[in-house]
Amino acid sequence: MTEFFPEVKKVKYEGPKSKNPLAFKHYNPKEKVLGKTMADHLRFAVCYWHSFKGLGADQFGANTILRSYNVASDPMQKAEQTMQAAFEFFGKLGVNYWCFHDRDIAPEADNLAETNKRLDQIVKLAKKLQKDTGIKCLWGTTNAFSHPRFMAGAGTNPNPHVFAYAASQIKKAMEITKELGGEGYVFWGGREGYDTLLNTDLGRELDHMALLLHLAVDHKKKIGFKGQLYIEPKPKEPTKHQYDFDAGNCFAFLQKYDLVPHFKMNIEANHATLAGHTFHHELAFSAANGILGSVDANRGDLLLGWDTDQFPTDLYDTVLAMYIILKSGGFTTGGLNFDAHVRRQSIDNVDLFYAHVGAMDAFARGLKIASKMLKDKVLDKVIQKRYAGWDTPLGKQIESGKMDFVKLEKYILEKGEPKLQSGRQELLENILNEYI
Ligand code: XUL
Ligand code: CO
Repeated sequence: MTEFFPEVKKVKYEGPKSKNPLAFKHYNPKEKVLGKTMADHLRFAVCYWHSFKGLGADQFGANTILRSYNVASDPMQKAEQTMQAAFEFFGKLGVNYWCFHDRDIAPEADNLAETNKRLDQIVKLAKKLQKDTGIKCLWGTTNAFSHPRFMAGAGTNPNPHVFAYAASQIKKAMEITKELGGEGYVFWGGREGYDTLLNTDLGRELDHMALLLHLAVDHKKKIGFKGQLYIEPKPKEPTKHQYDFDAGNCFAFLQKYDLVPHFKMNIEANHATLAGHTFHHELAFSAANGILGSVDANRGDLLLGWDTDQFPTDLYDTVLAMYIILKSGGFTTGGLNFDAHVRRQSIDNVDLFYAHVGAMDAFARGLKIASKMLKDKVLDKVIQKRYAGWDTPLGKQIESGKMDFVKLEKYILEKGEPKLQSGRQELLENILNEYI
C-alpha cells in the first residue's frame, strides 16, 4: 500500500529525557493517572479538515503545502487517498479518534443525491480503515457554511429553501456519523449570525435555529443515533456576530428553547479568547452548569484578533483546562480534538507530526500537573476557606431561603460591618507556578 508519510515511523513514548523530536516525552498512553490511563483521560482526536484538507492557503495566498495524497485529478480518487493518508497518520501518531465534516471527506457533486452517493462511497472506506486500525470517530459534523448557498446562514437563513437544504445535509451527516460509530455530533454555526442588523430579523432567526436543532434531536431518535450532541460556541468570524457567542449565550438559548437535555458544549480555546474570555472560563462555566462535553484544543495569538487555530503548547492553558475537566469527572463521550493547523510556512510532512506530538505532550503534562494539584487540594483548601462563611448559621440560613430582605437588614443593624479577607491571588499564582 502507498505510504503517504514515509519519513515518520510510529511515534513512541521515550520519557522526559529523550531528545528525539518525534517521540513523546510525557504522553504515555498506558500510564495511569488517578486510576485511569492517559489515553482514556485525554481521548485525543485529529481533525480531518485542518490536518488533511488545509494546505496553507489564506485570504492572501494559495496553498503552500504539497501532499502526495492530494495530486489525483479524479476528485473521488483524491478523497480516497486522503482518507488512506489520514489513517496512516492517526496510526503513526497513536491517537484513538478522529473528527470530520461531511464536506472534508467527500467533495460536493452537482446535486444532493450525487453528493450523498459520494459520501456513502467514502464512508465505506473509512469504516474499513476504522475496523483495520481500531481508530474510532469522536464526532462528525456538517459543513453548512462554505457553500455560497449558505452565505446568509443555514438554519437562520431568510430563505426556507436554504433551511431545507441545511436540514437535508445534517440528516445525512448524522446518519454517516452513526454509521461510523461516532460518539458525538457537533453543531458549529459559522454563518448562523448576522453581518448587519439592518437586514436581520434577529428574533425570528433564533426561533428557526432552535427549530432546526429540535428537528435534529427528533431525527437522532428516529435513526437510533446514541452519540452526544454538542454546540460549539464562537462569537464571530466568519459573521460579524454569531448567535452561539459563548457558553453563557448558548446555555440561555438552550434553556429558552427546551433543548438543555439534548446538548452539551464543545469548547474551543481560540473561540473563548475571541469572545473575550479565557479557555479556562468557558470550561469552568460549562462545568458549573453541567454542559461540558468536549474540547477543540488549540490556541490563538493574543496580538491577532482572529481564529489562528494554532496547536496548543501553553502549559498554563493545558493545566487549567485539565484541572476543570478532571474536577468535573473527566470526559465521557468527549475528548480533545486538535482543531488546529500548522503555520503556512510549516510545509513538510514532518511538521504535521511535530505539531501533534508537542500538543499531545502539552496536554499530558497538563493532566499530570492538574492531577497533582487535585490530589493536594491546593485550590480546594483556599476556596473552602474563602467561602467558609456560608457554612456558618448566617450562610446556611441565606442559602436555604430562610432569610428575606427585612431579616438581612436586621442582621446588619445588629452586627455592623463584615470582616474583610484577602483573596490571595498572588500567592495562588505563585503556587500554580510551583506546580508547573
Ligand atoms: C471553526 C471551527 C470548526 C468547528 C467544526 O472555527 O472551529 O472547525 O470545530 O465545524
Ligand atoms: Co472547532
